[in-house]
Amino acid sequence: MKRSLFALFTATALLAGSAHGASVIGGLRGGDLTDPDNNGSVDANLNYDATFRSLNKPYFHSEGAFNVFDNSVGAGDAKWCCDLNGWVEADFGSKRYQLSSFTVTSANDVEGRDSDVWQILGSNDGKNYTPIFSYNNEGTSPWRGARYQTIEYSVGTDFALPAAYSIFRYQTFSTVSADAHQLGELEFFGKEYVAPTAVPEPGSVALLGLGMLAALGLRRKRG
Ligand SMILES: [Ca+2]
Ligand SMILES: [Ca+2]
Ligand SMILES: [Ca+2]
Ligand SMILES: [Ca+2]
Repeated sequence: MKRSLFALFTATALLAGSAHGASVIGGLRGGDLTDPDNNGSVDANLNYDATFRSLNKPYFHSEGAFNVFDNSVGAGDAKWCCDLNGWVEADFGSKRYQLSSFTVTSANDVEGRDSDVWQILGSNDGKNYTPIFSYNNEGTSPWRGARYQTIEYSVGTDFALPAAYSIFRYQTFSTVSADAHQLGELEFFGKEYVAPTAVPEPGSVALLGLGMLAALGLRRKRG
């Protein structure tokens, strides 16, 4: 009796933790890299810190792809729907970031419209893309039946520390069952990558010193 109860608890714990270590959080984190001050317009491309692109429907209203960046969760103007497959990306221009975490939030319709095969990719030229995180679970979305649910994936737990990229793309390859794909929101978090500045080598510092002494000597001679 006790043993079967223990087995039940173990099975429940395994089921609860089966989302690849990803964490269900209470809602959008907000202040992500695309809009650190959270003042982006919900229905227009205004006050965002990135350039957005998508395969189709490049706008912030009418189920357009950019609705995944509009800081709002809901139906219609707050979600991206209903391309079959596609991608949407944020381009930070000259700034590069090392992704530390990202969130994905389900939309309003049935789970059949959620993606069950998708990736987060990074790029520095808009041509070559490297997968940072891959979700591949045919027939099951990350949220299962839960609507308007935010799941966070973190570096070290869900994906390895990636290189620094200026472009981050979400790409979907398959839906759970419907011939239309939906996604509510997407948030990217990370640290800006600053290339290490060149420190002069001891040898060149000594040379610089000699050069300054020589210049001083020259000035004295002239004076
Ligand atoms: Ca919108
Ligand atoms: Ca802003
Ligand atoms: Ca946001
Ligand atoms: Ca949204």
